[in-house]
Amino acid sequence: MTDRTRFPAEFLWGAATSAYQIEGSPLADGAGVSNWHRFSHRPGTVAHGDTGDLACDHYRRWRDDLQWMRRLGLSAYRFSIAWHRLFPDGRSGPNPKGLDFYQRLVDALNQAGIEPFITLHHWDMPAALEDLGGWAHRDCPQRFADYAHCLFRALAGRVRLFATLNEPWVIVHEGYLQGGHPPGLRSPAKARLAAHHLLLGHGLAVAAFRADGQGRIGLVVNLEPKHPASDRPEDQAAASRLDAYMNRQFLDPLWFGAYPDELAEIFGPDQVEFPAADWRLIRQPVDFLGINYYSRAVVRADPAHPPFYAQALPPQGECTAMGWEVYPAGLETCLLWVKDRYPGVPLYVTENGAAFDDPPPSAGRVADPRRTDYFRTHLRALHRAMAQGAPVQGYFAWSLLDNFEWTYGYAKRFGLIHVDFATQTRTLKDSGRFYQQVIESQGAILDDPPGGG
Ligand code: IFM
Repeated sequence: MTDRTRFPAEFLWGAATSAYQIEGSPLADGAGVSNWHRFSHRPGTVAHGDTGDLACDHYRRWRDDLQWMRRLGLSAYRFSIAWHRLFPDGRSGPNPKGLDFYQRLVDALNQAGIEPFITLHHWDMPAALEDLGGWAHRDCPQRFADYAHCLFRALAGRVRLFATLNEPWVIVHEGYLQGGHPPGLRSPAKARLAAHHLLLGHGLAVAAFRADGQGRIGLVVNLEPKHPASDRPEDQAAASRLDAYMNRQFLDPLWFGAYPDELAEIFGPDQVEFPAADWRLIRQPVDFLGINYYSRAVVRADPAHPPFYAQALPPQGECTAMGWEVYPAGLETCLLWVKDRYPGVPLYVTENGAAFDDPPPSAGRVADPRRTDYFRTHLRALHRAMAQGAPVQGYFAWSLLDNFEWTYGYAKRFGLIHVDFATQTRTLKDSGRFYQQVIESQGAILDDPPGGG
């Protein structure tokens, strides 16, 4: 690769979404109740009482949304399957109408020359499985693998890229340790079990895929450099605990068949031993890794914050509407770190993007220069990482559409396309136009000075 910013011709240019965040119609066509449907309907869980009942109404408007993908020039679209549409009670399925929705979407994407990239579990699951204990229960991995297996068979030959889990760290941290997401637990012991069972579910799904699937399968994790706030050994150790917990907890097991040592320090007696047979499943090779990148953390030791005894400092630089520091160099760092520590597989940047308080559409435009800058600087960082050998084969902007940002509801907008949630009108943002030009020029526009794009 040269100094100029050019991406290979076969590079996938995508945008990403997830089922609960965009689909709406959560109970349509025989779908079961999902954990997120139930959780968001509980007062006090989501800002402004928002729910995913309508979201972007994508379940009914998916054909229009596909036209937007074409307009953007996307060569790939990453989306997730709502597990509860296929297995309403988590056990019996598949529900033909649920499956049909995704088969039609996949066929239409293929016809449009847009590669479907499917995530099997992007946080929403049948509520009935959560009632059993969710990921903290030992049966959950097998239920997940059964659902995955059914999908592999139904979509064989039509989908080339499958990710088992999206951001297992968030599922564990928010759902089982901090209580902010369903099932709303605050239990270090359950958090450890959930993490292990998520990995086991991943391993069982990979085994099913090897038996009956076609294409490539991988895992999607969210990574964040953890920089110590000072040279003090306490701060260094604190940063390394958080690094182990967030960045290595789900990747070391796949490559090395073990959890990072720091987890025992953090979880003490809750860090239990697991059977050797689990490790054989977890350690199976994957065909790619998906990396979601948003920001970094500067960490200092803090005796008042068990079990990590660490705290992230308030960010100093420019922040997004989520309060996350804009730190493009961290994307380069993460990709090079993964290339060195977990070698041998292609990588995708499966999510990257920013929420900002955009002005409302005016004369068919949304002026969002900060998001354009975010994409420009992060895509340049991605290109630098590739120039240093990071084997990245595609990039997925988060997100195609403004959508339901979990406990923040509709207040945080990440889309390339603005959604007026009252009328469901879509408007391409300036950043969407910029991304369109990035794709069209295979990156050349990234060499232009800011303001030109
Ligand atoms: O919206 C989420 C997505 O579901 C998972 N990754 C981070 C995004 C922004 O918070």
